Amino acid sequence: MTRTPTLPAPGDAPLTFAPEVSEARAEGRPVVALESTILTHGMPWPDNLACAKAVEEDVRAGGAVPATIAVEGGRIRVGLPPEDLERLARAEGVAKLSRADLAACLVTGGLGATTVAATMIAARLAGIAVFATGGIGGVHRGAADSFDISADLAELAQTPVTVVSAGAKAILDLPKTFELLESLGVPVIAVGQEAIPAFWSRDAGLRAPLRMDDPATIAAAHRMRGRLGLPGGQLVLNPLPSEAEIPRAEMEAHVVAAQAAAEAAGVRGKAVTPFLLSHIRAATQGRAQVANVALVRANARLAAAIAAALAAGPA
Ligand code: PSU
Ligand code: MN
Repeated sequence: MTRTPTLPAPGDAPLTFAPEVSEARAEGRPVVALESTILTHGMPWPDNLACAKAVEEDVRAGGAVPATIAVEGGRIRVGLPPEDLERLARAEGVAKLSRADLAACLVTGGLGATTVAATMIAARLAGIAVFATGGIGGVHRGAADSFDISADLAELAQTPVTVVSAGAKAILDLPKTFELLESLGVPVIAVGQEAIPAFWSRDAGLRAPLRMDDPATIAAAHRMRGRLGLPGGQLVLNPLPSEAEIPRAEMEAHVVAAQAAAEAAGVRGKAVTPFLLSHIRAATQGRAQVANVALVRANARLAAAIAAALAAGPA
């Protein structure tokens, strides 16, 4: 009887590792995956490069090796040397890759940035258990009509990577997003507080189903899910630092205005999230951007601590 393979044979996936990432893997040292859509579609040049560099430094300061993921020349790149990171940050018209587009971009040899969903797939293939991002995608406002629900949610339900975020982006319908995560059986874990954070703000007005304040506990829960044979990852919610927070009431007005502008302009599909983020960045005179950088950096530091706890093995 043949079994359908759920994991590709070693060496079969088109992965190209940066030297420092392959060394860390070979020695069992902690590695943190980082996405690239936040660079190409989430922030403007040159803030995007400054953010990417700072985030990589935060991972290193936490004792782990950063592996920024992107697709180029028919390969999934796992770790980008500085010149490649800069080229990606400057590039125009880069494809935004989710689960549906990853294979197509690889076979056509195009340049692609990975979303949360595609980065999770790549991280799993590369043997990287922990991934830091800003905010995940989720259920869009008006989804009852548009059916716009990010593929990030389904990915969390099936790919065993622990994703460190500041919540789902507050442009979304947060109650519906967290309801759907519950239906999908994704552990949603708040760190340091009971409340679910709302990306630019620390409190979405919703209570998190789980709370773990210690990176070692989050690492142990990741390991335990593997022992139980459960597919899917964990979503860690790390509220951004207080000094960078923009109050939820203030952000809500910007989100409503951005949403109306997107509808008036007929924006659809993959373009929705980048449109809303860019509208809000302008409406807040860049304060949303400052908060976005602060939250990704905080997530990188926490992810490094979780990866270090995983690498250290069971207590
Ligand atoms: N976090 C940010 N900015 C971003 C994103 C995350 O701070 O731009 C990206 C991630 O790559 C996420 C994507 O997967 O937005 C969600 O896009 P969509 O809603 O189209 O699935
Ligand atoms: Mn969408």
